Amino acid sequence: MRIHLLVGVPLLCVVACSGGDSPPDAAPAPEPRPLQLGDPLPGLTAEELAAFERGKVLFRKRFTPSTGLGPLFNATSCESCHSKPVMGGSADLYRNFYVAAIGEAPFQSNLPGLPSQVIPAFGTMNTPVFSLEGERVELVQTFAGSPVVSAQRNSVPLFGVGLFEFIANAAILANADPEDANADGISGRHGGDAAGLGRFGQKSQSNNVEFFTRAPLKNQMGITSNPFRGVAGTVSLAHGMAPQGSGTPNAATTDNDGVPDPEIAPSDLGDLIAFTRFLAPPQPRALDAAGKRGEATFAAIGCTKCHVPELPSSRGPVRAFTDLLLHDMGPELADGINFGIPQASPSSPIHTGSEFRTMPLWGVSKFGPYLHDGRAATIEAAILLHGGEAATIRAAFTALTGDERADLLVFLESL
Ligand code: HEC
Ligand code: HEC
Ligand SMILES: [Ca+2]
Ligand SMILES: [Ca+2]
Ligand SMILES: [Ca+2]
Repeated sequence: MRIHLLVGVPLLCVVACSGGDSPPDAAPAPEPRPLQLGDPLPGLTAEELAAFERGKVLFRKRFTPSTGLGPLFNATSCESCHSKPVMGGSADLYRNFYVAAIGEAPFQSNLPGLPSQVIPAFGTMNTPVFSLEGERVELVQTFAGSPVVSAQRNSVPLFGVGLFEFIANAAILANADPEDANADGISGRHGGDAAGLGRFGQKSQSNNVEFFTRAPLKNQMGITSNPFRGVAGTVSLAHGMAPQGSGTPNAATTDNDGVPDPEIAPSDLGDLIAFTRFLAPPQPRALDAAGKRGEATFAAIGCTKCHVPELPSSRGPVRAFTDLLLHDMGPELADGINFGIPQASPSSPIHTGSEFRTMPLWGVSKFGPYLHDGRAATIEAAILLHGGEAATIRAAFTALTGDERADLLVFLESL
């Protein structure tokens, strides 16, 4: 059964009905309510808005074993890990999960019995590489003489990320400098999968929202799906693409839990995709004098070399403060896990073991803890942990006066 929420309709009427046919002495139309976290993008068609509202219901749907949950899983709903401060957001450390692989990047393989590097913490299965201790997975350190490399992931917010699909490849590539041709110490190369140039995931390992819906369905919840093509689709999936953990995009995912596959109806999958795709970005606050000084410092010391303030898109400028590119963040942040297909480059490794996508900074003050595994409790701690290509810029940050640092933080907190 479909539940049609009509939340968006009064808003549409404000936009559509406040136009020119009111008499000149009528009370002015009320100011449109400023966008809140969790709102849909303005300007959606009625069809898109309806899909978004249905998707919102599915995003918080709790799957159970009888509706397909498992056999292995980390959580029972998308909202479990995307709820802070409101649905669609990030999560605290207790929702962290492990990613792991056998061997050193790039010659890594998934742990036997698992569809991807994502390690489900709960379930009903024992394999040679992990055993269920109580309900919690215990990872082994080595497998068949090879090391098992593991790292944690902390959730990321989804507000505005759907806009990344509307940024042209050329706009992303304009900032790439895989061989550091301009010798500023910053490379930047794109990630990707067989469907195309990467935009999503902490290693830019995915090209589109469809994939980053079907993969968590399978890897985090054990929910099987068939590929979705059609309504509101902006990215066509290449034949034979092999998404992390989901077989190929043109193939169904399946499991053996006794619940008929697919465990989510195709129309529901489309609606779930629409929810992520159409979540509006966080809205910045107006800058005061301190914020304006902080903005200037942010550019002057080189933060903008990676946290590029704005990328153009077919839905207007996307002010996410990321280049969507991969950067080597040094040995301390490196996790040794290879995700996706990085841009070929003679001097870079052919894997992403020490690279991460520049984290977007819009709304950053609301989405701690920070960095890929949430190891930084504060924005300032996150900055101080930047290494590798960002080491000289971190040094410039530590050389700032106390006032300059405070201004920079005011700026970041306004985003
Ligand atoms: C167990 C926690 C967990 C669950 C459950 C979960 N996610 Fe996520 N999500 C994450 C983490 C962690 C990341 C970052 C992963 C990465 O970068 O590789 C992420 C990233 C994403 C992204 C990419 C965002 C970006 O900026 O690139 C999307 C889209 C997404 N999730 C959607 C979903 C949907 C839809 C569901 C439900 C089907 C879901 N997630 C369930 C933890 C979770
Ligand atoms: C070489 C590119 C690069 C430069 C320069 C850089 N950053 Fe980053 N930044 C990154 C990457 C990549 C991450 C994600 C690292 C991770 O997840 O482990 C990140 C993460 C962050 C985060 C954490 C965001 C979150 O939600 O977890 C903050 C805050 C941040 N950067 C601020 C800054 C500031 C301020 C500067 C300038 C002093 C700066 N960065 C310079 C690449 C860069
Ligand atoms: Ca299942
Ligand atoms: Ca460069
Ligand atoms: Ca099944």
